[in-house]
Formats: sequence, C-alpha cells, structure tokens
Amino acid sequence: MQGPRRKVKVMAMMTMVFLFIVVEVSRNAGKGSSSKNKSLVPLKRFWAKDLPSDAYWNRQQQQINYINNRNLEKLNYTIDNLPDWLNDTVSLDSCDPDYRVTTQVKDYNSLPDRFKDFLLYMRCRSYPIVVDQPNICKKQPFLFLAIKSLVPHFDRRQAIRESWGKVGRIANRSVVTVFLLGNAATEDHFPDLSKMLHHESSIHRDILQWDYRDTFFNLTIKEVLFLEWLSTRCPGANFIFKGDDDVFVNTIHIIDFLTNLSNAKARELFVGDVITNAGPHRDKKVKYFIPESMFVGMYPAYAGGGGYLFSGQLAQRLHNISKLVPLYPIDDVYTGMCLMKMGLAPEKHKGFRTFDIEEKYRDNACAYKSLMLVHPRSPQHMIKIWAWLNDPALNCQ
Ligand SMILES: *[C@@H]1O[C@H](CO)[C@@H](O)[C@H](O)[C@H]1NC(C)=O
Ligand SMILES: *[C@@H]1O[C@H](CO)[C@@H](O)[C@H](O)[C@H]1NC(C)=O
Ligand SMILES: *[C@@H]1O[C@H](CO)[C@@H](O)[C@H](O)[C@H]1NC(C)=O
Ligand SMILES: *[C@@H]1O[C@H](CO)[C@@H](O)[C@H](O)[C@H]1NC(C)=O
Ligand SMILES: *[C@@H]1O[C@H](CO)[C@@H](O)[C@H](O)[C@H]1NC(C)=O
Ligand SMILES: *[C@@H]1O[C@H](CO)[C@@H](O)[C@H](O)[C@H]1NC(C)=O
Ligand SMILES: CC(=O)N[C@H]1CO[C@H](CO)[C@@H](O)[C@@H]1O
Repeated sequence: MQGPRRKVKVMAMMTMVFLFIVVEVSRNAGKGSSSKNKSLVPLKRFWAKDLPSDAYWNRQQQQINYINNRNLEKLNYTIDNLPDWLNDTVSLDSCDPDYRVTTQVKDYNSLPDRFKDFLLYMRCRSYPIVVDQPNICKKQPFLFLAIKSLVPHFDRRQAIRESWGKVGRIANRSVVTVFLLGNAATEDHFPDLSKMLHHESSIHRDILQWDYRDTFFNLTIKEVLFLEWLSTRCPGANFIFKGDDDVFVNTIHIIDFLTNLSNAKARELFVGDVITNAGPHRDKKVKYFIPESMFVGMYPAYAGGGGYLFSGQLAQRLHNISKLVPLYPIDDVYTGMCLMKMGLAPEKHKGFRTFDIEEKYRDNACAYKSLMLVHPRSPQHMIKIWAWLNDPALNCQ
C-alpha cells in the first residue's frame, strides 16, 4: 500500500508545483509591465480573439478599449509605432471632417447622405453653445426636465410650459425645465426663425441651443452636449427626465414615484420603456436602418428615447463613460451602450407608454393618473390631460 500512496503524494506535489507556476506566470503577465516577460503574453491568441472588426463603429470601440485599457504595452506598441487601425484613435475629438472614412467604410460611396454626414463628423463632440441658461440651477432642483425639441416647435414648447413642464413646484418639489435645440440651418431649408426663437428665449429663459444641424442622426450629439452641460451647470439636480416634445408626462406621478424610492435605489435609477433583444434594422427603407459596414451585433437593453428618468449621480457617470463610447447615430441605443459599458442596464417601468395606451382609454382622465408618460400627444391634448389631473374633483375610485 506504501507504493501507490507515495505515487499519489508525488503526483499531488507535482500538480501543486505546476499550479504554482501557472499562477505565477499569469500573475506576472497580469502585471503587464513593459519590459519583463513580454513573451508570456499570448500575442497570437489575443489577436485571433480580437481581430479588428470590419464594421466601422465596432472597430472604433475596439480602438478606444485598447487605448483605454493600456493594452498597448502588452501588444508591444507604443504611441509612436501604432498600426494604422489603432493610430486613428489618437485624434479622438476632432471636428474637422474625417475623410479617412471614405475608404475605411467599405460601401461609403453608396450610403445615403445622412450616413456620410454622420461618419465624417463622428469624432466631433464639441459644438459652441449659442443660447445658454447658466443660472437656471441656482437652487438645485429635485426634478430637471430636459426636452428634446426643434426650433420650429414653438407650440409644443408652450404647451409643455403650460402643463406638465410647469416650472416651480409640483407636488411640493422643485422642478426646472429646459428645451434642447440645435440650429435650424438654412442648408436644411428651414425658414429663418432666429428672431422668434430669440424672443421666446428672452421671455421664458428655458432654451439651450448649440450650433449643429438638428437632424435625427445628430440626436446623439444632443445627448452628449446635454450631459456635458448638466455636469457643469446643474450637477446638483436629484433626478433628470429626458424626453421628446410630443409626449405627455405625468410629472405629479413621477415625483410621487421618486419620493418613494430608497436611497440605494435612487442612486442608480434609470427607468423607462426598455427594449431588449433588439438589433440594427437592415431594411434600407426603415428610419432606423444601419448598414453592416457600420455596426454588427445586438443592441444592449435601452430605454426608448421618447422619455426616461434617471438620477443626477448616474448622469455624471454617463457623462464620464460617454467619452469612451464612439457616437452612434441612434441616441437612445447610444445611451444603452453607455449604460452597458458601466455594467448597468435600464429598468423597465410599465408606466412609460411610448407606444400609447388603448384607444378606448385615451379620453379617460383616470387612465393617466398612474402613468408616467404617454406618447404621442398633441399640444392641445397635453393641456387637456394636465387640467384633468389637476382637477380636485377628479375621482378615480
Ligand atoms: C517589441 O518591439 C520592439 C521594437 O519594435 C522589438 O525590437 C521587439 O523584438 C518586440 N518584442 C516582442 C516580444 O515582440
Ligand atoms: C499616426 O497618426 C499621426 C497623425 O494622424 C501621424 O502623424 C503618424 O505618423 C501616425 N503614426 C504611425 C505610426 O502611423
Ligand atoms: C414641502 O416640502 C418642504 C421641504 O421640501 C417641507 O418642509 C414641507 O413640509 C412640504 N409641505 C407639504 C405641504 O408637504
Ligand atoms: C451633425 O451636425 C454637424 C454640425 O452641424 C454637421 O456637420 C453634420 O452634417 C450633422 N450630421 C448629420 C448626420 O446630420
Ligand atoms: C408611494 O408610496 C405610497 C405609500 O406607500 C403609495 O400609496 C403610492 O402608491 C406610492 N406611489 C408610487 C408612485 O409608487
Ligand atoms: C467623472 O470624471 C471626473 C474627471 O475624471 C472625476 O473627477 C469624477 O469623479 C467622475 N465622476 C463620476 C461620477 O464618476
Ligand atoms: C521567460 C522569461 O523571460 N522569464 C523571466 C520572467 O521574469 C522573471 C523576473 O521578473 C525572470 O526571473 C524570468 O527569467
């Protein structure tokens, strides 16, 4: 019985020694120091796993990941000897048109103009602010409403001011509202509305406007510019609602919901009408079409851009992480990508009805009482529903 037992003992020791070596080796490799044991990094496998993607957005994300994770050293690159596909990243925030995309995106020349425009300026995230409200958050608001609008939508903005976006106190909580605008460029055949906008802004002081073309694919610009603005002008807001100007928001119910939250829950709050298991549309006729040369893969869970609600603390983190996620032409998907990069996912709340409620309930005041958001609603409807909800005689038992 001695023999076999000793054999087992020896084998056990050999296994331990082997494990020790493996652990030591991987520890050394993990240190990633530039001069030692470079050959221990499995370059081949690393490359095979992470070959640069053919899709432009995916490749941009890979580049940012490499640079950010300081994996350059492991790959035996320094900033001076980068291969072409990594070197692109060196000028991450550049606002000159990036003509390299014309060759780097396989089918660039056959893409619709909106893709060409997007790709040329995909690296640009800083546009000048032309109308600002630097003091709007002097007293930190409980709820900050940021509404994506377009210059010509005067009536929608006014209806929101007179209803659910009323500034001041709602349900005994302070509310501040702003409208997010780009420009209405003559190149996009807008009439010149600048004087009217100026007038509106001087009366209400709730317009934020940046100088970029306000197109569907530039809504992501609106998102990153807003997060940047918020982090400097309104870092103390407790909660932020961001949504479209054609939704009805039950601000009273939202405040009730927010007041009920535990502190832990409030800190990481991100709720809306969450869409999961979606991916890019490949049908050219759809508004949301994305070519394969641009993006491959599934979308992360994301909250529909009609409107979602999140905490001020999360807004700061989103602002930080957004710098590490290349712009994507669909703004709500982009925000989902940023959340995923932080290891978070938006939470679905059934009160966010971006696909509306059943038609038979649309004129029923009580149907709105426990909803957070309904889409779409006209300016007249917003005012009507708001009056219903604020009627002391409303009885929904
Ligand atoms: C790392 O790069 C240097 C200079 O480019 C080269 O001399 C060296 O052999 C490389 N080392 C490895 C392990 O590939
Ligand atoms: C990287 O890009 C910069 C500017 O785009 C260029 O000057 C430089 O030569 C490139 N480096 C390499 C190694 O290609
Ligand atoms: C309103 O809120 C303030 C503090 O935010 C509180 O002191 C006050 O009691 C509240 N009033 C009512 C009627 O709840
Ligand atoms: C976004 O705005 C910039 C700046 O106005 C413009 O150059 C670009 O063409 C716009 N992109 C799209 C897709 O409209
Ligand atoms: C908030 O809490 C109160 C009391 O527990 C409850 O009656 C109400 O339904 C809650 N409101 C929301 C929006 O969750
Ligand atoms: C965001 O980044 C800035 C600068 O790097 C840092 O000071 C701040 O703490 C970060 N905020 C959050 C919420 O991570
Ligand atoms: C293979 C190799 O180069 N191994 C070296 C790894 O680094 C340690 C010290 O950090 C050396 O002792 C090894 O010889």
